Amino acid sequence: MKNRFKMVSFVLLVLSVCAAAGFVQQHSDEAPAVVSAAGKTPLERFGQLKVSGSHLVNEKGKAVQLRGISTHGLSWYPQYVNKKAFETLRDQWGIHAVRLAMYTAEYNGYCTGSAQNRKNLEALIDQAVGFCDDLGLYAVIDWHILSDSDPNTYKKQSKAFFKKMAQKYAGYNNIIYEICNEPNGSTTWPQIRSYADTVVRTIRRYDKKAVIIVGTPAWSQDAAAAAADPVKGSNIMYAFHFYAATHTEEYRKKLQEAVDAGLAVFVSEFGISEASGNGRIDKAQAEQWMKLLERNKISCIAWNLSNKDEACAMIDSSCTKTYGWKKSDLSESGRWIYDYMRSAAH
Ligand code: IDC
Repeated sequence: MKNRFKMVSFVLLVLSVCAAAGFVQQHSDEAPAVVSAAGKTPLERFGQLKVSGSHLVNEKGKAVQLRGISTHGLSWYPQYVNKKAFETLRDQWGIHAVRLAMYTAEYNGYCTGSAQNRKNLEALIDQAVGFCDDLGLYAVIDWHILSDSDPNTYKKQSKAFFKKMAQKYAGYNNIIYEICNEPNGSTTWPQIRSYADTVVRTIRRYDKKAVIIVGTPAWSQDAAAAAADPVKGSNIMYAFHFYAATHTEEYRKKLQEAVDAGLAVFVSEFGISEASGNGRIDKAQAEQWMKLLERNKISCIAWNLSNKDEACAMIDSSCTKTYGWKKSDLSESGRWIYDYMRSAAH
């Protein structure tokens, strides 16, 4: 009897050690959540954002540095618009905002695709905004111009789109509008400014408060041009984008000069690869950039949440999970961004 008892205890001990080992192995890659410590969602902490001088500020007027992740094109990778994905980003990565990149021209773009495609994109944005609202995250609605270099190309469509968005989301306090991702080619600031005047007026007819980000010339890198002649109105910011393996000190100087000139800058897109979205990854340059952003409390959003086989995609191309990624599911740039976001989380 005694021996049998000993035997059973021994077997139970062995079983529990094995189970514990399995558990540890299964979960060792899973870091603790960063948000639950503070107990509040980003939206509960910051409230309705505003712009004061050159800063993005919270409801009480205190400067905030928002950090976020951008989707890839919504038509390209709609599967990452799901609540669990956004929750993973909020709780495991510690981010405050999701940028919803809706291309206007490329790949089933809003302005080049069918009417059904436009409906699908609007429905996806609506879902995404709902998830962000439920999770207390900010949603950046990005009119992602790129090959259509001048935002005036689809100005009519843009006005109709932002009218719809502003009507729908006027009662929300977590929306940020980005009205032209990256004007480029020969597009000048006066052309962008004239487009912005119109679209800002359209949004303000319905939504008096949401922060609006305006793109700047040369792939949103010539913020100085905007500083010299800003768009009229309040709660307006200007985009500055960089890719750390291509854009270095010279561009950091440009950004600092724009901030010193009093411009409210938002880095609504950055990557740590080359500007092509591929090629090298430069972590040393990325660190320099982050120091500059932190020193000036400039908000930033990393490109992009997908498993596309390209250096700037944050999920490893072999990983098909659409949420709940572990660090080992991420690409090299994804792991860097994840570590940065977690360490900077507040
Ligand atoms: C890239 C995507 C790539 C896609 C391409 C379309 O990463 O998969 O095929 O767009 O032209 C930007 C743009 C952004 C680019 C990104 C990388 O805002 O749309 O995404 N980039 O090239 N500006 C600088 C770099």
